[in-house]
Amino acid sequence: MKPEILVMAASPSSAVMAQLDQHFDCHHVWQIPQDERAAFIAGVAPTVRAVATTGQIGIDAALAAQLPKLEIVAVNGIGVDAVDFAALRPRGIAVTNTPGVLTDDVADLAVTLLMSTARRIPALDAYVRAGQWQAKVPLQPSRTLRGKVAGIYGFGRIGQAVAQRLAAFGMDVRYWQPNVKAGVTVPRAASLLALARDSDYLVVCAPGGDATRGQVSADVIEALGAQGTLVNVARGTVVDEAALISALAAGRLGAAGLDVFEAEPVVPAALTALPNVVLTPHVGSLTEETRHAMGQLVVDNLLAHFAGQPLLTPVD
Ligand code: 8YV
Repeated sequence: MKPEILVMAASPSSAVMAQLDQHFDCHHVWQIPQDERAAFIAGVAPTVRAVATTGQIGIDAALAAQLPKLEIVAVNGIGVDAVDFAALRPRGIAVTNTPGVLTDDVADLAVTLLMSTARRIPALDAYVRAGQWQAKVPLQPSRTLRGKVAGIYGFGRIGQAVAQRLAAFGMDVRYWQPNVKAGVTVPRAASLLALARDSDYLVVCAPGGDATRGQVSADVIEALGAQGTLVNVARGTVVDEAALISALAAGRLGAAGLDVFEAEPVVPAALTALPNVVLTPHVGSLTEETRHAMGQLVVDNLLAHFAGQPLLTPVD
């Protein structure tokens, strides 16, 4: 008999979905209308041995409590802030995620957002489409990246990949995170506040969760300042979104490029109304290749678990 698993979301990779169906008895929650999901899960819960979930959905204590036979949670993402470890650890339930395979695409998006805000790409696109070029509507120059300071908050794989890219654009790169990163040449600021104060661009690459909640506070945003730009490809919870919106609206912060938000998929109207922001819908890892690689890691971790083999990418 194949192990029964709950699949919370579909992968865009049909090969990944085919492997899940081949190796496991899948209960595809994502196929069920929202208002019928609770009943669907309750119906299959007693025999479910694994949950395949995403970085955003994770697994909460209530769902874990419903699954008496749960052995493993495989997260299709690097962020595990939506996983309730306190509910899983005492039961010895394993957790895996997908580090490494999404680093480059997420870093690429961070740089794309930084450049789109710096060079005001959405506004210029609208300008051309609206015929303002022919109408000779005057354009203001934007500012060069060369010599500007990019501060990176969170210097794990993604932060370092962003640093590498921005250095290639002639930017002066620094970072801050609570612990010193061994073996890197990029200087570490004294604090997040100091990093923001000394940066033209602050790029958030820190993990979500309680330790980082609201760390990009009103003070940090003010320190970045009227000429500063905030880029966030990590988690919306790391930034005080209300403070961000009021600073952008009042001109106390120059601009923002955001892929993540506090209460996704809800994006406050006060944010979408602002001209000095570039917004994307949490798509850092959303390329065919990366989503396939992430999904493959989910499959391979589940296969390893049920074969009694070591997990490929366990979360400690
Ligand atoms: C995904 C993410 O959007 O890796 C993460 O933590 O947030 C993203 O890569 C998500 O997990 C979808 O599967």
